[in-house]
Amino acid sequence: MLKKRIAVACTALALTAMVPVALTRAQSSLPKSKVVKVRDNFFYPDSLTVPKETKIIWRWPRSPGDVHDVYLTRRPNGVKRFHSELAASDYSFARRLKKSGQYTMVCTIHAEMSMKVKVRR
Ligand SMILES: [Cu+2]
Repeated sequence: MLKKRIAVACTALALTAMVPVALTRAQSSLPKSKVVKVRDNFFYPDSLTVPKETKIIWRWPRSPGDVHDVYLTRRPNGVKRFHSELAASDYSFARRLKKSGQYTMVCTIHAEMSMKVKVRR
Protein backbone atom coordinates (compact mmCIF):
# COMPACT_ATOMS: atom_id res chain seq x y z
CA MET A 1 0.00 0.00 0.00
CA LEU A 2 2.76 2.38 0.95
CA LYS A 3 4.44 1.79 -2.41
CA LYS A 4 1.25 2.69 -4.23
CA ARG A 5 0.84 5.88 -2.23
CA ILE A 6 4.40 6.91 -2.97
CA ALA A 7 3.85 6.28 -6.64
CA VAL A 8 0.73 8.48 -6.61
CA ALA A 9 2.60 11.21 -4.75
CA CYS A 10 5.44 11.05 -7.25
CA THR A 11 3.06 11.31 -10.18
CA ALA A 12 1.37 14.32 -8.61
CA LEU A 13 4.74 15.93 -8.00
CA ALA A 14 5.88 15.27 -11.54
CA LEU A 15 2.70 16.83 -12.93
CA THR A 16 3.09 19.90 -10.71
CA ALA A 17 6.68 20.26 -11.82
CA MET A 18 5.63 20.19 -15.47
CA VAL A 19 3.01 22.94 -15.23
CA PRO A 20 5.35 25.94 -14.88
CA VAL A 21 7.32 24.83 -17.95
CA ALA A 22 4.16 24.65 -20.06
CA LEU A 23 3.00 28.06 -18.87
CA THR A 24 6.36 29.67 -19.52
CA ARG A 25 6.36 28.31 -23.06
CA ALA A 26 2.86 29.54 -23.83
CA GLN A 27 3.33 32.96 -22.31
CA SER A 28 6.81 33.56 -23.61
CA SER A 29 7.19 36.51 -25.92
CA LEU A 30 10.71 35.43 -26.86
CA PRO A 31 11.37 35.39 -30.60
CA LYS A 32 10.73 32.05 -32.18
CA SER A 33 12.93 29.82 -34.22
CA LYS A 34 12.28 27.42 -37.07
CA VAL A 35 14.47 24.57 -38.19
CA VAL A 36 14.89 23.87 -41.89
CA LYS A 37 16.48 20.58 -42.92
CA VAL A 38 19.07 20.71 -45.67
CA ARG A 39 18.86 17.51 -47.72
CA ASP A 40 19.70 16.06 -51.20
CA ASN A 41 18.43 18.15 -52.94
CA PHE A 42 15.81 20.11 -51.11
CA PHE A 43 15.05 22.22 -48.08
CA TYR A 44 12.36 20.97 -45.73
CA PRO A 45 10.06 22.74 -45.30
CA ASP A 46 10.53 24.73 -48.48
CA SER A 47 7.87 27.30 -47.63
CA LEU A 48 7.37 29.08 -44.33
CA THR A 49 5.36 31.96 -42.96
CA VAL A 50 6.76 33.34 -39.73
CA PRO A 51 6.46 36.38 -37.48
CA LYS A 52 9.16 39.03 -37.50
CA GLU A 53 12.31 38.24 -35.52
CA THR A 54 12.04 34.51 -36.18
CA LYS A 55 15.39 32.80 -36.28
CA ILE A 56 15.70 30.35 -39.15
CA ILE A 57 18.14 27.55 -38.46
CA TRP A 58 19.28 25.42 -41.40
CA ARG A 59 20.56 22.00 -40.32
CA TRP A 60 22.66 19.69 -42.42
CA PRO A 61 22.46 15.93 -41.83
CA ARG A 62 24.84 14.08 -39.53
CA SER A 63 25.97 11.71 -42.24
CA PRO A 64 27.61 13.28 -45.29
CA GLY A 65 25.66 13.68 -48.49
CA ASP A 66 25.94 16.21 -51.25
CA VAL A 67 27.42 19.63 -50.64
CA HIS A 68 24.91 22.46 -50.15
CA ASP A 69 24.78 26.06 -49.08
CA VAL A 70 22.15 28.69 -48.27
CA TYR A 71 22.25 31.90 -50.25
CA LEU A 72 19.71 34.69 -49.86
CA THR A 73 18.53 36.00 -53.22
CA ARG A 74 15.14 37.74 -53.06
CA ARG A 75 14.76 39.90 -49.97
CA PRO A 76 13.01 43.04 -48.72
CA ASN A 77 14.66 46.38 -49.45
CA GLY A 78 17.55 47.14 -47.14
CA VAL A 79 18.15 43.53 -46.06
CA LYS A 80 21.70 42.34 -46.58
CA ARG A 81 22.36 39.16 -48.50
CA PHE A 82 23.68 36.24 -46.52
CA HIS A 83 25.55 33.17 -47.61
CA SER A 84 26.40 30.09 -45.54
CA GLU A 85 29.46 27.94 -45.97
CA LEU A 86 29.34 25.04 -48.41
CA ALA A 87 28.88 21.93 -46.30
CA ALA A 88 28.09 18.23 -46.63
CA SER A 89 27.27 17.35 -42.99
CA ASP A 90 27.43 18.38 -39.35
CA TYR A 91 26.83 22.01 -40.06
CA SER A 92 24.19 24.55 -39.27
CA PHE A 93 23.58 28.13 -40.25
CA ALA A 94 21.13 30.58 -38.73
CA ARG A 95 19.77 34.03 -39.48
CA ARG A 96 17.12 36.05 -37.69
CA LEU A 97 14.67 37.63 -40.14
CA LYS A 98 13.83 41.07 -38.81
CA LYS A 99 12.10 42.72 -41.71
CA SER A 100 8.70 41.72 -43.04
CA GLY A 101 8.44 40.63 -46.65
CA GLN A 102 9.34 37.82 -49.01
CA TYR A 103 12.63 36.00 -48.82
CA THR A 104 13.98 33.41 -51.24
CA MET A 105 16.94 31.23 -50.35
CA VAL A 106 18.70 28.93 -52.80
CA CYS A 107 21.51 26.42 -52.88
CA THR A 108 24.09 27.74 -55.31
CA ILE A 109 25.08 24.19 -56.35
CA HIS A 110 21.60 22.83 -57.14
CA ALA A 111 19.32 25.04 -59.20
CA GLU A 112 16.20 23.09 -58.14
CA MET A 113 16.92 23.66 -54.48
CA SER A 114 15.17 26.77 -53.23
CA MET A 115 12.81 27.87 -50.49
CA LYS A 116 10.64 30.80 -49.54
CA VAL A 117 10.01 32.51 -46.26
CA LYS A 118 7.28 35.06 -45.78
CA VAL A 119 7.83 37.27 -42.76
CA ARG A 120 4.57 38.78 -41.53
CA ARG A 121 4.17 42.44 -40.57
CU1 LIG B 1 22.50 21.90 -52.83
